[in-house]
Amino acid sequence: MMLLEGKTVLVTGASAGIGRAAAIGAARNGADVAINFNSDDAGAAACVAEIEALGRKGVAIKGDVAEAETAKAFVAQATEALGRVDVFVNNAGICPFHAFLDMPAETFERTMRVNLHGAYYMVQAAANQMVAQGDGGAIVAVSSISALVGGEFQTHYTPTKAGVHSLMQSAAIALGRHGIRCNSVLPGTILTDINKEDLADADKRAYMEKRIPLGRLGQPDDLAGPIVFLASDMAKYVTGAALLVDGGMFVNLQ
Ligand code: NAD
Ligand code: RM4
Repeated sequence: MMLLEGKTVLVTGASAGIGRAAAIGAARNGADVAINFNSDDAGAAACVAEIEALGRKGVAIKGDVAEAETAKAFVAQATEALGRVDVFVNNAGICPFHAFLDMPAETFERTMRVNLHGAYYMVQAAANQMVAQGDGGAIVAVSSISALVGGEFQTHYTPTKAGVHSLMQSAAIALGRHGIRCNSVLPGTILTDINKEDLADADKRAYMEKRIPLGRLGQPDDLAGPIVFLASDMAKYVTGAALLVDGGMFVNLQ
């Protein structure tokens, strides 16, 4: 079954990792897809090529989500290319692992700007387009298990992920009257560029693996189904919800 047949889907940070998997998952389910990317031209082109190989329209639009203007430009250009916005997936994010006591102010502020300010402006721009269209829509934000639990080297990052989760809850209230649903996915530990260096530490990797009842770290494609589901009419009465996609890591106390 094609869950997003005839829909248009926008995804931020989709030149790699979870964003790319979400974009391709949407195309596989019948959607035309516009992706935002920051700097990886080859990755963005490869993602678009894969969308087109699935018989769907694909377009890549460059821009740094930390800049407020990027959001309006992305939504405007995507709408011009694809006609409308049915689904918006806020995914772009960074996590430059660093200790707390000597966290450089620039690292803290950049992480806030990309992950939280970027999400805010993007979701606002997409919502405005959906409201103007007048027939609802779906927003899915990629938050994290780290919205719920801490990380010693993520003191700048976990508040942004809690913020994105909270943004979806408040936006669900603000946009419900427009028929726009807002939900988040909370991935556990997924093997992507964001944690390549961190998980190069064999002890850390083994520790993380041991915490996961399903017995393996996640792959980007593990997020595609949950994101497509929340974006689709299968989830038509789901809003303000958060879906852990972590192989059971969160519940594994003992
Ligand atoms: P990734 O590094 O592969 O992907 C991050 C994407 O965001 C890349 O495409 C990157 O180019 C893009 N990006 C970064 N800064 C940007 C900017 N300023 N403007 C536009 N795009 C930008 O890592 P990923 O794991 O796929 O991360 C995607 C999202 O998933 C992030 O929000 C991250 O917090 C979240 N997440 C990841 C994990 C994990 O374990 N990998 C777990 C939970 C949540
Ligand atoms: C996630 C979670 C993962 C980590 C990535 C960077 O939110 O904390 O364990 O590897 O972020």
